[in-house]
Amino acid sequence: MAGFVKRNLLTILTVVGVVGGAALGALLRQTGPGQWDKRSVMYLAFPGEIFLRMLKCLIIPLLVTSVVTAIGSLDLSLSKKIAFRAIAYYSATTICAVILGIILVTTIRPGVGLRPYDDDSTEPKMRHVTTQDTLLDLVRNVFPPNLVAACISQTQTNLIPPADYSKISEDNGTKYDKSKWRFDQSEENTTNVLGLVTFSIVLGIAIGKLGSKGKPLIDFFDVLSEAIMLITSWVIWLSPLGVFFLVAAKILEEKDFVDLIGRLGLYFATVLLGLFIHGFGTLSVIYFIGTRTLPFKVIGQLSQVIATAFGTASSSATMPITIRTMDEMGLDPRITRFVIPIGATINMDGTALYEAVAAIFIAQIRGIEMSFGRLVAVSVTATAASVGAAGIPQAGLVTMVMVLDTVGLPSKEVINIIAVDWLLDRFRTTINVMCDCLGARLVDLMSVDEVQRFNEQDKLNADPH
Ligand code: DAS
Repeated sequence: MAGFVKRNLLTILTVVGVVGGAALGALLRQTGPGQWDKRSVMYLAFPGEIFLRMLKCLIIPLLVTSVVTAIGSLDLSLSKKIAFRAIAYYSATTICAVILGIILVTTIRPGVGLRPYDDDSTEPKMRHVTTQDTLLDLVRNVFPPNLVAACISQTQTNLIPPADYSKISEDNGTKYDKSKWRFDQSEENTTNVLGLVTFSIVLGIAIGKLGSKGKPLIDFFDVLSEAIMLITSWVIWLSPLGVFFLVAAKILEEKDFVDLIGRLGLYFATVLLGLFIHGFGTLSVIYFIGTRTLPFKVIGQLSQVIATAFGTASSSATMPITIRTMDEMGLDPRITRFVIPIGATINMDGTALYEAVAAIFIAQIRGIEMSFGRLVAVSVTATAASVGAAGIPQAGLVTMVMVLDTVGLPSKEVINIIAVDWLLDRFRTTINVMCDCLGARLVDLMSVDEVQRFNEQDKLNADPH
């Protein structure tokens, strides 16, 4: 027992951090609803904000060095096979997640008979964003105007510019104000991870094609990647405290949450049920096929990643810890440093499922009948919207607009689900990251022989005698 605790001390402390934060937040709420003003919530979150910023600082250097090193150190044919396997896995699991979500929401029908938000005077004035707008943004994100822009901004169709949240009145029971965005989403800049991944892949291919001339540069990126991972191993010890304060502040900040459960409880349960089935199902299939390892053992191995994803609600911020956990699980570092950054950017099964459920839930509230054609359109746009969502808190809510547009609903309809989105975001981010890890594991399993042959050939090339 002592050995188990010693080996898993950090993970145990992080999970305790999440649970303790939730308990503290709930306890403080009991000191009188509304007792805590925005400033005190912000102070409570402050240690968590510092932890989140430390992780965010690592995203860009880790992402670029990992992808460039991974692709530059493998031969192009092997990189292509790995990329194909990863994309095939991402496509299959995301489409399965969307179909599962559609089956559940059309069976449970959580929105039928619910009162919609109708008071236009209090709802935030949102720009109506169409599917075309968001798809164009998605393509723009792939090709950033320049690397500096890629590092500090993402052309993301902002549903409501965070500063405008204060326009939502208390009457809707969903008071949002700027401080909500202060500690878990720096509205000033959202790294365009998709654009950086694209650039890093192309740079890695180019350096790989330079052969021996490119070797010093690959070595440079490799050493830099290791240095970033070393920093990650220091920062990771702050996880328990960081997630503790982030979760406590979030629980404290949300108002009227309990009242909303009555109105949104069935919707909330539908999304959670879908996330659980998809996550556990993917876990079982991958591990049963791959290594005959029971899912519970794997969840234990991934618990540090799961707790951090839940605490930060950010796939990108969790990425350094995800890569470190994959290394600990013995996956080939070149596979994980290739697959995880791409997965954290475009593979969001939890978000895809949530967007399909949420859009159809709102259509049900509005009494819009879902024809088969509309359901197919929702499955396509929910998949695309999940690819376009950034790995930051509540990004799925932003790209939701393209799915709403598919069912003929204006962007402002998100007001019907916004109140519980901050908590659902944590669960879907956890599934996003967990399925990224499973994808890395599957690609690693499928590529073992080829990587082995490549290593032997690489050794022969380096030392023919
Ligand atoms: N929070 C996003 C992530 O980091 C998911 C979402 O908003 O749907 O994966």
